[in-house]
Amino acid sequence: MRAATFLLLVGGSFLAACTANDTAPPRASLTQKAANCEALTDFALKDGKVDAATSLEGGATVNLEAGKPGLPAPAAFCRVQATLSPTPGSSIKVEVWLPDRSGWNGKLLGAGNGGFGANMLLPSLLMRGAVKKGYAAVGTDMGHVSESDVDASWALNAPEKIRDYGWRANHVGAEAAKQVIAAYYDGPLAASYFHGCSDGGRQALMLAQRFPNDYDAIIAGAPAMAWTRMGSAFANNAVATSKPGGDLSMAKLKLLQTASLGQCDALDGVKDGVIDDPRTCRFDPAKLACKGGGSADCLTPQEVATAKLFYEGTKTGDGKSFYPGFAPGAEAEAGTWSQWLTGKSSQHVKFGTAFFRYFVHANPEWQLADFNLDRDYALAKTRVGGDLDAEGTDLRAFYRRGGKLILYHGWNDAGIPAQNTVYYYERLVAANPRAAASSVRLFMVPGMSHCLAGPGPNNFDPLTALDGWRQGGPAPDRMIATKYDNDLFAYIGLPAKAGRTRPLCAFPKVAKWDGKGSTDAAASFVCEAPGQ
Ligand SMILES: [Ca+2]
Repeated sequence: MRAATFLLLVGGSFLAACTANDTAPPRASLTQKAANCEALTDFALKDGKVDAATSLEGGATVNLEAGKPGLPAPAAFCRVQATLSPTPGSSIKVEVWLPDRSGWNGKLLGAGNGGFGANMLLPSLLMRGAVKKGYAAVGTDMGHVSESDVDASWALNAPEKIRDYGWRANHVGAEAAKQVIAAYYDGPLAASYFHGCSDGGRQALMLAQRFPNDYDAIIAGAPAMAWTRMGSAFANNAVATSKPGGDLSMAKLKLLQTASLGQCDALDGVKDGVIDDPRTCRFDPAKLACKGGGSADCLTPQEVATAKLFYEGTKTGDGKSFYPGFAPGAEAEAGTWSQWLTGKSSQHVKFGTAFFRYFVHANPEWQLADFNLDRDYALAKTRVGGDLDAEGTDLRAFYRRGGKLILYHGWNDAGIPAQNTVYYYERLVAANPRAAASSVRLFMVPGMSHCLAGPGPNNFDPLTALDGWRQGGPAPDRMIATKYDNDLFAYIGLPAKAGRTRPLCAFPKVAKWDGKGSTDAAASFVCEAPGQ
């Protein structure tokens, strides 16, 4: 999900307007209480200081980047902007949003960033929803500012910035937020949660693994937790589409989607354009192979090879499985394969190239044509795996303090394969079955693409589910998801029209239609073990 996409879609109708802060009171100590929002300005923090503290009315424009459109404030809040420098070479922009003292629910939500970070836009989308619910919220730029979240030029020979991005920014951001909260509110912090999707999902798991005391409970969506393997698979996919005849046009994606849905849509009992459990679908793109003559409505051998790679996943030079492939059923939908996988400027081309140029080879001239999976993955793992990868399954410290973890992933994610999250969940269960049973839940989202949107109902509220669980309620066994006419608007809290609903079931259960009620209503479905 790219920042530019959001600005393009949501920015046009909101005018930019900065609120200046003219007063600069003397720097307060860490333990002092702030008389009001503005009194937090220049407040000392452990690793830095507050740059600005501004009261905003509900509906006021929140400008995140100079000269770019902002979004309306979801409620009245105190906007605190700070800069942290925990070590030389590190400069992390942090924002803490504090609901009015009378409206605070006593809790904090940390919001993850996405892609390579770059600014506050992506965390701000989750922070909006949290503030609306009464949470204080914190997000960071991951320690660098750049034009977009696919730019990694900032990482060139910058090990401290790579560490900020990899694991440090959210940790010091949480510490700063807790200091600001203590200064602003009278009551204690009752609970702190973190939610991130995509790279934010990796950030969420990094916190659970490396800083288990920062947050009481964590939501990790579509996590990019295996960064070095994922980046290597991205580059490998990009090499496949750059081969002569190896790319897949939109017409060919439509052929694939029509065929895969035709074969598998009804397997879940409801023909609705969504394959609820793609693991039940054994779709072979070779069935569309051209049989001589033209190639307009069939796949050439090169196209079959690329499609097989995308479905089956990346393999090493000796044929071993390296990283999972993508589920069938939404190949031609907006925001899926044509955005992430195909074309000369796909997200996999951009992320794969930028990762190896700036993180791994420290060579801005490096080209995908020079990529070798086995060799370059080994190099990536050695050079940056320790800072970026968050695949560890030892969550004992997090479990011990009552930590709860909700994982979710859209089955039709074309950026990060959903199956990788299933594997990770299964590894967590294998590593510590009893703790995982009481502290981890996975929700697969049929028909959702990367973090949001897609043909299936994809708007749901994991934060409320997590909060109820962490506060002593039963583990969530289902969440209701809604399909909107504009899923992006619904995601960021702008007006959108609600359509059909479905329960999302705690893995391994899946939603089964009762055979009687409307297939557009969640009440007509029950969560059952697959195959029942
Ligand atoms: Ca179906």
